[in-house]
Amino acid sequence: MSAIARPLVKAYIALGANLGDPVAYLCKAMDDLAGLPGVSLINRSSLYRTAPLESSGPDYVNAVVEITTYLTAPDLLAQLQRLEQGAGRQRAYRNAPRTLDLDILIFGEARIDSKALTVPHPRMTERAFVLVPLAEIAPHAVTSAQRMAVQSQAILPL
Ligand code: A4P
Ligand code: MG
Repeated sequence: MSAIARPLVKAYIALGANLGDPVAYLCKAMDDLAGLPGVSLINRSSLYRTAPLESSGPDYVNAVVEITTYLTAPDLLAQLQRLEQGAGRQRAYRNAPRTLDLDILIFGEARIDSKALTVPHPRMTERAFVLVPLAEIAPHAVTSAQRMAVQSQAILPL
């Protein structure tokens, strides 16, 4: 049986947490991502402290990482959800405070609109907590108009 060669895809993942020890959760998540079979961690943004947006609880810590992967987008999502569960993520209600949220922002050139997955992430351009760390590691991915549109949202490097 011949192995089917999957393409290597560059992807960007947003990390967020505002319960427990968010810095520890994000650092562990980055290490865990780097250790996933079929995933290479290429770059990580700084960690940022951000005010909850359409959410509640303590300030969030947010970051974005660049990976390359041989996984498909649904397989990558499954691995991210496994890491969220490992961090004790509870899904009480939408936008509830959380120990770890891992969202796929961009997956190569893919446009996906399935029940489980929308890529590019549909709300990424409304959020400084995504655009600022993304622009730090992928300046080409964020326009200055997009940056301007979220400049009133509080975000500080940790
Ligand atoms: N899903 C669809 N597309 C994607 C994607 N591109 N990446 C589905 C990841 N998941 C995706 O997500 C709900 C479902 O979205 C998943 O089952 C998956 O199949 P969830 O993580 O269980 O729930 P959620 O995070 O509460 O909802 P959602 O829609 O992901 O919320 P957001 O948009 O991620 O917003 N404020 C600050 N300062 N920092 C934050 O990190 N995060 C949120 C959550 C709100 N406010 C925040 C922050
Ligand atoms: Mg999410």
